[in-house]
Amino acid sequence: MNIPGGWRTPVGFAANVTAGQTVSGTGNYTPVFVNEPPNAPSNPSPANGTANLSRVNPAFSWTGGDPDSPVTYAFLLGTGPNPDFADPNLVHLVGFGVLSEKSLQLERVLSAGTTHYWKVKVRDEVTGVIVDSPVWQFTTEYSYSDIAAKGLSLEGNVRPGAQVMLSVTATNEGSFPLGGAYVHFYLSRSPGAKEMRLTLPVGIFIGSTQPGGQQVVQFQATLNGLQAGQSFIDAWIDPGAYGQGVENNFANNLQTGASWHCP
Ligand SMILES: [Ca+2]
Ligand SMILES: [Ca+2]
Repeated sequence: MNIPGGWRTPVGFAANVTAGQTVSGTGNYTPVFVNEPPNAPSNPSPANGTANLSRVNPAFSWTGGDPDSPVTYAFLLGTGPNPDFADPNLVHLVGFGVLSEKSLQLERVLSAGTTHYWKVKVRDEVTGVIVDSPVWQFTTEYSYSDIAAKGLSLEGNVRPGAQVMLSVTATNEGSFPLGGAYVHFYLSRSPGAKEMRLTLPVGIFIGSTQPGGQQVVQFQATLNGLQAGQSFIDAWIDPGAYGQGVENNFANNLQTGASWHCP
């Protein structure tokens, strides 16, 4: 028998009562502290169903807590509808024991145009009782960078051993910043063949390019080892690791210039 107010009957105390009788008994009644479970996390931000959430460094918050105990939270974000510790679709996981704030700022870029599901678990650090939030969802903005090679030009005479000045403009025609890229120039016997790389070994690094931004890249090349007929110039902008999940149109990263006479 439990008595409201936090009082609990002594162990082993029992009385058999028949109708019409009155029984009295005594026992040592002691106040028993009953630890309440945590509050289920609620009031998510971003609100459930948010669309076009920025891909960059999303911030999350919620309410929760516990009436009588310290708590920590686990944070689970994924692309599957039931984020949990063993979910293979998890994108970001914070386990119990480190997060006692009711907010979390991620420092990462989420996939574009993707529905994400997230939940928070709260753990009573006294009793170990865990309470889950509902699963909430949001969709990220459909936003990519699109670096394009334009304005390819060459100054000088294309012949073995000559020095020529190459130039190309890298323009971000997309809606998302590109953190960096490498520009390569080639001479080839057919347009776009990328046969003889002039920018060895790693290319010309360009830094971050904002949407609408452009950078002119110039490179003085010495045409050692030039083969007869290698008279087409190619410029290729390779985002490399910077482009993963960020650049999604590579067709315009290559520009092929007109043929230069090569004796
Ligand atoms: Ca508690
Ligand atoms: Ca592109």
